[in-house]
Amino acid sequence: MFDKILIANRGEIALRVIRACREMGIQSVAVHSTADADAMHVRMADESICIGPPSGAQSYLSIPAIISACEISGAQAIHPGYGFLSENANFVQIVEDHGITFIGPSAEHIRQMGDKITAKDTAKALGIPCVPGSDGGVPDVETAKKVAADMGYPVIIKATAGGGGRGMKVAETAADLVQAFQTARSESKAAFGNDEVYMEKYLQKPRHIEIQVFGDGQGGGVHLGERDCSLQRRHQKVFEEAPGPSITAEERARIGEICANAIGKMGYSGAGTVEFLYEDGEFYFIEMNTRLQVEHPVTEAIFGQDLVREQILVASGQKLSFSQEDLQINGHAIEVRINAEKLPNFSPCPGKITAFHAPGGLGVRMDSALYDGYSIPPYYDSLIGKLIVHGRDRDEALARLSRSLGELIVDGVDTTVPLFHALLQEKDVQTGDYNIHWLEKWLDANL
Ligand code: MV4
Repeated sequence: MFDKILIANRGEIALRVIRACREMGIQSVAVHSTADADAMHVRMADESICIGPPSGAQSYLSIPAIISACEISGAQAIHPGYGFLSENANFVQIVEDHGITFIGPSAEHIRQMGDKITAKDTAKALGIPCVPGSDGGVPDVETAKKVAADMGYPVIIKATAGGGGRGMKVAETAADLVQAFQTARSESKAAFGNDEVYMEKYLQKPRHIEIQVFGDGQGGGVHLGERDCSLQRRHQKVFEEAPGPSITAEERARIGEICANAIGKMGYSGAGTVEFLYEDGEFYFIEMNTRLQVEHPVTEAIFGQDLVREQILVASGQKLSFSQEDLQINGHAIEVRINAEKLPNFSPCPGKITAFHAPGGLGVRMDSALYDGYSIPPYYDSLIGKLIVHGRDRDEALARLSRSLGELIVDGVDTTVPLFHALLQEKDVQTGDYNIHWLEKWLDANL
């Protein structure tokens, strides 16, 4: 086992990793920008190193600065958290070339899933059900017309180098196709420096269901069920829950086993998430994320497992501490993302926290790097906390969410808390009857 780990991240996820390290008797090294000298992750870690000026590009994204910090501190491994360098195959390669362990999958697996056509080909070959679509890239409008005519409208055009919704265009009918195709291409080129696109049948009202998987890197794989993350605004999740309100035990076992087997066959190591669209009882693979996700705590809550601890165990060459048979779902969990943003436009709202009180009590977990008197810097993501509630069933989790949101105090900046109070009054939220378009429609009508 490692005796020292460097955390190449900030905010609540850096704290999350430091906590796992401490419970495992591992020393933690925080890195920080000059803007984060007073940040909680710097205070909580055993050591800290300043790696550059405020901008992410010159600090948390600077590969030389992070490798240097690792060598200076003598850390044997790097945990990347989420975002920043967590899915950068080039970074992973450099880390390994320096004799440092990357806590996550191999550069090769990250690369394979980063290219969305390769990811889909891999998924298909491993028996994972995919959205019907083009066979690989679509080089020109003529080909696009043929593909669309064959599968029928509506269709969606996606960037091969994309993911997370960027460079995506829908064509409702043949009349929209040329425009949609050209726009998808030029947006892909601008965003990713790569204009290759592919096409799929457009699903009109799916849910976003993602399966949490873990590979042991030795051919073994397990799944930890699904999360329903359908409530999103502009491809940013705001409310996530596990288990999915629409997913039966039979469906979970079936898709879970398919994903766990696939992960094993790939020789995948560590945490991963297989993303699906789910409509009319069918799962359709769209992408795979090769990192620990923001919403992992809802899975931790219902399975009673520490996913960061497992990542560290697997990265150090140990076995997973659980087998599939050990994993049983207990109750229901919901996470809401608390952002320093001003409604109704969700405009970022950095500034000084004049009062902070985290909720507590049975079934309540607040992951946040805030403290009284902290100044939220304007340079990074607006996520300032995640409130995760766990109950014996969904209704209990909802009641606990309402109760704990009422206890939370964040003064000095605007936050997304009022949104959650309002959402909890909605019948569709109360019953779990929503899809990927529900929140945007609700926001249009209510904010
Ligand atoms: C789709 C789709 C409908 N049909 N693919 C958006 C982000 C990226 N991960 C995939 N996305 C979508 N792919 C097909 N074939 C609709 C979306 C989509 C979406 C997916 C998940 C959560 C929210 C979404 C919001 C709009 C569109």
